[in-house]
Amino acid sequence: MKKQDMNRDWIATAATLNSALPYLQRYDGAIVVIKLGGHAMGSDEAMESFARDVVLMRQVGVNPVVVHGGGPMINAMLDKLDIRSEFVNGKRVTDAATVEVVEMVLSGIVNKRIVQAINAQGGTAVGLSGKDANLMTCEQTDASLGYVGTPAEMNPKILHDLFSHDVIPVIAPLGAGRNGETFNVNGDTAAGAIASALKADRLLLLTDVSGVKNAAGEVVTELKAGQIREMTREGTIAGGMIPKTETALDALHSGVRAVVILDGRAPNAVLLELFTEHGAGSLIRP
Ligand code: X2W
Repeated sequence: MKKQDMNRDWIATAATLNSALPYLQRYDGAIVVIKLGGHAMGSDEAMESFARDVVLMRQVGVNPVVVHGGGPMINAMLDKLDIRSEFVNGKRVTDAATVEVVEMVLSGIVNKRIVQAINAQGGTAVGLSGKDANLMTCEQTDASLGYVGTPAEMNPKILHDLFSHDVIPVIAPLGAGRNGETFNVNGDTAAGAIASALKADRLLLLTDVSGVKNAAGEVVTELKAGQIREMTREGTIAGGMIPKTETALDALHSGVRAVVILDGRAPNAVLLELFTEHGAGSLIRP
């Protein structure tokens, strides 16, 4: 690179930092819940970049909470163990053998991969599931789904304690039942329940699509809850987007200020959304 071009690069970087000031001020002390779906967890490089974004958020005074999924990783392990698995309305039918695998994979492999990636970037992450400190007590969603749980009682005190010590919580979507059961919770549902319990400023749902699309197939950058309901009635919002928009509507109803559905595979997706005018994905407000 020529010296002159290099200078231009640094000048652009400085200008970017300068223009981020109002956003840094806006999010100082804010609680931002980030759902990282299994499909948005790519290569080690992508994980490193995600972890760096989260550590940067914490560094500038945001309180980030990571809630993760890991559906594809559960599938891979169930395959290895020759356990068959099927989904009904986006939820895995979970018998006693399956829930053991779900807990091993989510609380073990996936949770620790994220914790390790954040700590490698200089953050302090602690991994937990909904079982820890009674964070998320569940009830059975439907007898036909087995050990699939719906969050029934939230106790987010542990998260506030962790914030006050600059710790970044990384949460696997499992919860305890009142009779000693382990419940498998859909990752989006868990993230919504945690964001609601915290009355979070933002819930970011990181997935593998660029946002909510209109009938012409274009991503809509800003929507009101009413528009989501209308687009769902018309069938414009369908399939795998429905659990996400339902989570968004529930979270907004419970006091989360705004929900963003965005592509977690895009580089620095989280920073782009929070700290630039451009934003990313679809921002949904009440
Ligand atoms: C999910 C939990 C993981 C998850 C499952 O067993 O796959 C239920 O379906 P993604 O990567 O976010 O899809 N639980 C009840 O939600 O992972």
